Amino acid sequence: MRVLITGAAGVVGTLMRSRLARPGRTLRLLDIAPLPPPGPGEDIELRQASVTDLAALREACEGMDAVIHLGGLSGEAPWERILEVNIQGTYAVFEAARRARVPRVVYASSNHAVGFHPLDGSEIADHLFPRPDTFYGVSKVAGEAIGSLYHDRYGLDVVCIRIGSCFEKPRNSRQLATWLSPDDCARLLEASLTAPSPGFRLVWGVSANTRSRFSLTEARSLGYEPLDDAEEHRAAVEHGPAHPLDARYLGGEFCSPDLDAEG
Ligand code: 15L
Repeated sequence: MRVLITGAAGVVGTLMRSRLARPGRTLRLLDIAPLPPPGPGEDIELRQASVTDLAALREACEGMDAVIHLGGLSGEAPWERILEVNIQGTYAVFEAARRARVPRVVYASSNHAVGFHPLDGSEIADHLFPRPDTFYGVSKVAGEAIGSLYHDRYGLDVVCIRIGSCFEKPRNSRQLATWLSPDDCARLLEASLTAPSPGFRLVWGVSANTRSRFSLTEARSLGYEPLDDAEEHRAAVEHGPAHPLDARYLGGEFCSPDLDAEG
């Protein structure tokens, strides 16, 4: 199996590099930033390019069995930047995959696609209607829509993962609910790469957190079985500062008007 990973130098990409390596699997890593060269025994190819460069992406997609699209801006930014890097960039990734006949794309969406969903203690369903909390969230909704189009129009298998918070460890009390541990992230990506003919899927990407209200029905139907629980890290974050919006909206701090990137 040969897999292209965009945004491979980013937070999630870096955490996934060793976790997605397998005997018999080539990982082709792409990022605009330089990537560490392959270590001994690592079956890794490197590409330095922007996700907005369709020609470079088309070349990078050549011979791949799947693309994991992690690339782009990972938080709020001025509209023009979001449009160029996240929306145009995600179009370019899907279009390059189509042109190179790559059959499957796994897309890193985000909880911020539905960040203004109010929290009332009930289960947070799969397939929540878009309710972005930022321009960044809008770009994630757009990416999901592009994935849906490329499935329906061109037959690509597309798995969109609305990731909670994927870091080495939870960083604040909100993330005790939203954390996706790196190992669980790798499990979910593995399931997304290997589930037979998934079609178009939209799943939550979170761990088996005691405080999570996220439905994992859709993710589990792909074969994902989370093993980690943020609660193990509670002592480190519980007494840290919490944002007042964390209890009110799914997207927490991203719902604050202070994040208006236009100023
Ligand atoms: C995201 O989508 C961001 O990329 C990440 O940096 C975190 O802010 C995460 O969401 C989160 O909600 O914790």
